[in-house]
Amino acid sequence: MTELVVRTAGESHGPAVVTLVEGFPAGVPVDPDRLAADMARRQGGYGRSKRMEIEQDHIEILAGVRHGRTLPGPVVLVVRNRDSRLEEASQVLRPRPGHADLAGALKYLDPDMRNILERASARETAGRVAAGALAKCLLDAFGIGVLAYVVRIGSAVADVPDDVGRRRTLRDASEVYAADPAADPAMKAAIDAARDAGDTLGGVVECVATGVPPGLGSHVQWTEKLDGRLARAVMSIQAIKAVEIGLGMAVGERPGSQVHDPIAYDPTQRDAACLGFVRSTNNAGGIEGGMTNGAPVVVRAAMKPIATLRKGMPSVNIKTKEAEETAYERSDVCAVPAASVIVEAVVATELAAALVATFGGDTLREMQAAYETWRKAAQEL
Ligand code: EPS
Repeated sequence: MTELVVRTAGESHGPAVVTLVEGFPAGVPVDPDRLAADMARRQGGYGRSKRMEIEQDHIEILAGVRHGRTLPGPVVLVVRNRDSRLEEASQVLRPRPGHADLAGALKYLDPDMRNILERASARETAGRVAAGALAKCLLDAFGIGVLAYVVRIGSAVADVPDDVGRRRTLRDASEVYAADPAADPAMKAAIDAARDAGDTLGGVVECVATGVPPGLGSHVQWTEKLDGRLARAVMSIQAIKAVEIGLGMAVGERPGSQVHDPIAYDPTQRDAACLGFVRSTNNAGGIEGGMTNGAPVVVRAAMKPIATLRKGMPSVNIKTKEAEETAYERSDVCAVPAASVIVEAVVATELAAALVATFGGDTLREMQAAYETWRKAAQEL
């Protein structure tokens, strides 16, 4: 069985971040502008560090694409680091609370935490966004759209409009990638206040996928449950500490009648993703029994504040065991806007993987044929 798998390699200050995508169907049109747009958006957002003024993230396609379409072979995407100085980079002996430093040093028996942080760094997410941008080229062919936006930074909260198209327009116009222009000033002020205090700030991101057909994922085996796979993918993003699907944690606060989404049939929606089976609410976040149910897939993620603080944090020199403050060179004050781009990318990748698992073939044409056959049969149930 074909399985779509994404792997990344590369250190934050090494020569490049490299992404290997295996199991991607052949014949998918690859739009370089779309790849470039996602890479630029990941670098932007209010609150980023000086590093983002150095980098000019550009995807080079090293393998797997010819004449603007994917080939049968693996796709290799490369993002070169301009701030490439791995060999010269200084030792790090004071672990930052909240970063991988201490756990990695103890695991790898290496007091120089430079050897840990270089790979733990969120620079790696450039590779995941590259893969997500490729995945979106496949999702496009099935009318599936994925959009993520910021809903909270510190105590500043956005009020998101119902219309998903409007959310995209507002998100694209926002410096903090929120879908609520009224929230921008408060979010920027919160970031400014954290910067002035030498501190950092986290927040919450929401991602919605529309046009998703029912039946992606599976109830049959725990490893194939799509909510589990989405949770793993999103939780694995650097600094993410919580993931919710649909109503999320709040399902524990309400009775069943106020959690489960009533089912009705509307023949005018027969050609929509839901095949006519409409819901008045979407507390399930578009997933029931580990499978998509035809409603939009809704995932939320909470990001902790960046672990590198200008004002420092109490720590210990790993060699002397003396108490010392953490060191500071430069860092993002808030990377929640960038995290929204990364959540969007990994959700797109997981949905593309689920599409391949369900309708998989060697080529896009075969996938589309299988999809149409299934769809027609489902409409005739
Ligand atoms: C990061 C630290 C910073 C961020 C980096 C993630 O890098 P540096 O140590 O070079 O200042 O800029 O993010 C990126 C480089 C990126 O492309 O997102 C970290 O410690 O995780």
